[in-house]
Amino acid sequence: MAPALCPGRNVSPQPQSSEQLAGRTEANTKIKLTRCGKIILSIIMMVIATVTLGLIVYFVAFRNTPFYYHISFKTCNIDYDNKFEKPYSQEYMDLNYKIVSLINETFHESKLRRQYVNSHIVQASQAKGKVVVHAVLKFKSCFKNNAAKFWDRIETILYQKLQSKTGTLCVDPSSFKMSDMEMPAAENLLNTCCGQRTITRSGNKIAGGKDAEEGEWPWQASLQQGKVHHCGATLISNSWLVTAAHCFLRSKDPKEWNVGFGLLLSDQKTKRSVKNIIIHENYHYPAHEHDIAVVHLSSPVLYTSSIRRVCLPEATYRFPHNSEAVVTGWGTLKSDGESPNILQKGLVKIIDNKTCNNQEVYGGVITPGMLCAGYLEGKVDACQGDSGGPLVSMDSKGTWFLAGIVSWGDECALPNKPGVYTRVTHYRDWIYSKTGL
Ligand code: 4AZ
Repeated sequence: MAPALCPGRNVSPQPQSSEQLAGRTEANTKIKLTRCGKIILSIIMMVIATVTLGLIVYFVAFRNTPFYYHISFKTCNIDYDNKFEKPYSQEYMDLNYKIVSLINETFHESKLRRQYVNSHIVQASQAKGKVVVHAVLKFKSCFKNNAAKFWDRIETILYQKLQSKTGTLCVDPSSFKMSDMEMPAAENLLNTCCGQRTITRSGNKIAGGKDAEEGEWPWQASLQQGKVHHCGATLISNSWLVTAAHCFLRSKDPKEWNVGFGLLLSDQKTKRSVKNIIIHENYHYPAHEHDIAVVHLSSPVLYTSSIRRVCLPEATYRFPHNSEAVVTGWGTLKSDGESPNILQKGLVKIIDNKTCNNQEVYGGVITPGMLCAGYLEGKVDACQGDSGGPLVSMDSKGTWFLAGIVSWGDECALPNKPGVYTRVTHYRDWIYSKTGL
């Protein structure tokens, strides 16, 4: 007992008889004890609450601190070939798969399995005819105050692995190097792959659509005349976008245009001015044919988990009839309706040109450079302000490809009047001829 902490000690007692005093003293002591216990209990509870709060703050603030490292090492059994200079060559992809699997396996089997996030090959250079691999590794940890210790643990784990079992891959451990990387440069490299996204939400949700989420459609851009959203556009590299030619009917002057990235039109933190606009030479308004243009940004964007590029399909690829695709944009929610601030997504189905050319649908005006998507019963469709934006389709490996560019349609979501898109495969070679992509 700690009487000094007990309440009532400073309250003046009323005078009493000696028996009363004898009987009461015991009772008083009990009351004092109970009160004292309560105080002690509240103090213990306060200490526990403070410690818990401190731990929560510590974990929220520091647990998820990302750390990025650049590593490189020389292989001893992979001969250098200039195919490794092309990040999408089969040779480069195979190498990436081999190395990333090795790094994943290394850390998943280690004490850092919960801190390891991912890795990506960023370059393959050469030394004495053999491939030198350069990779970026990402970790999340609460080691903020002890980054040096964290570094040592990663370096030791990797070095030990490279010295021992590396499967079919032969590595020269003495060539191993490791250095720190800053977040923007590292995230730019980790997010360079086309058609990937961090978040994987399904579902329908433009006219008849739903609100999108941050990072869900990272290739979507807003093409703005001055600061006002006018059309959608799709990121196909860090400095090129593809959009519709008819978006530039009012002005073809690059100085009048800006491009914004981000879920909310009112809060687009990444913006770029436009260096050049290339409109298809055979586009002649009011005809809808060849409704395609490419836009060159004044400076490249850095890729992040919310800004990424879509993959372009090969010219020979056919998106199957009735397969699912998603159209996204900040266009009106119905014909002549209101425009949303948050990006909208709409799940639609690809409709073959023969069906789309039926008398009751578009009666023969759909050309091979166009692609229809939506529903013959109406429901979900692109609308005013979605023009120029993407219609994307996911392949069996989870990679998203650009199937169409929002082009035209008879109003929005009307029965027998699906959305009409510029068919990207038809213009694949034109895109390459203008951008080199
Ligand atoms: C437009 O005016 C527009 N329902 C875009 C798409 C469609 C209709 C109009 C397709 O930008």
